[in-house]
Amino acid sequence: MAVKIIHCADLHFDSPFAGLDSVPKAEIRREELRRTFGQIVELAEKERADALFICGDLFDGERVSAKTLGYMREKLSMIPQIPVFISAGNHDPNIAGSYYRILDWGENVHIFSSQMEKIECDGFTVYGASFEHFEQTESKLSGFSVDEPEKINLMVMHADLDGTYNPISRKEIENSGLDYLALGHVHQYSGPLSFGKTVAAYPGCPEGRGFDELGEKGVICASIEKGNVNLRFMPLSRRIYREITVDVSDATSYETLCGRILLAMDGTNDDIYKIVLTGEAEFSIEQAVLLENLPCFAAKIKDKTKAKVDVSALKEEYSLKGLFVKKLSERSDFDSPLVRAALGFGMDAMSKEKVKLP
Ligand SMILES: [Mn+2]
Repeated sequence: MAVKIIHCADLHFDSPFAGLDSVPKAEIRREELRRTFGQIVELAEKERADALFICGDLFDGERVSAKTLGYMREKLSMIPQIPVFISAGNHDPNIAGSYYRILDWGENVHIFSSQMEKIECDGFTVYGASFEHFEQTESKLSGFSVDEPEKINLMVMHADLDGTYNPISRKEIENSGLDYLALGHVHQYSGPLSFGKTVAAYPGCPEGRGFDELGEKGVICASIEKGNVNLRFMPLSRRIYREITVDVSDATSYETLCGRILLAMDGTNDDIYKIVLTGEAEFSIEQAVLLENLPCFAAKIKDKTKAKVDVSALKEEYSLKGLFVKKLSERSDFDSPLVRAALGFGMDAMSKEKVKLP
């Protein structure tokens, strides 16, 4: 009989979502994150999971709203038959005064202490240990190996493979004798990582929170037998952060530019976009015009364009720009990167009234 686990990590309740363009939208995202947690609990029930693993950074920081805590506890109480194992991470260490210590989490929830613990369940064993500091520079897996290798042995942990926060090593995983090591910390789904007979995985965060967390997000549904671990990635995120690049060169109107942006938008109306503008701009682009009425939840523009410089036409022009270009073009080092950069900055200053230094 395979053991079935729903494995999530890095919820980061109540993240500020500061990158969004309005305060109400940030609160919408915080509510969506709560609902996604609700969905994870419902998934555990629907899949008839043997346990739900939450591998750290459940909280983003020391302040979490009462509505989030209340919602979370209410949801967890709806699955009294499913044991829930929580291992605290570097954002939410299990320290005096933390929510892990002051809340009543219910009968079915076990929060690991900083020392390695072993819990016997029906047909499998769960090990785990929590962060007890915001920094954890020694590996909690150091010297660890399971007591009963013939059993199905699982572990719940927030850890940084070859990294700095609870820096576990490949060798330690290989020597652990674990069948499945459920990890948290990396915000991108890792796929199954094999180390000897042990399979480890990071599910990533179930909701993106910024443009450093692009793409589809979700949780892992793991099915574990002795010698056979099968992972299914279950997408759950309500919105996807996307980044697109749009070349503005030769576009002489906002209509053309908006058309190019619409064409590049490859997601749904629910998504959140970063639009990177590149190329040579024919005119000074006001971002608000491009952002107006875009079919998405939120968007922001990163303008990496340069003002277009038509040297041969400009140096004949009787204007400040013309004089500037003429003067520069008379230099023997006109084609050097330095003078070309000066030309770009000068043109930006005169046409876009602002200069972006690289
Ligand atoms: Mn995290």
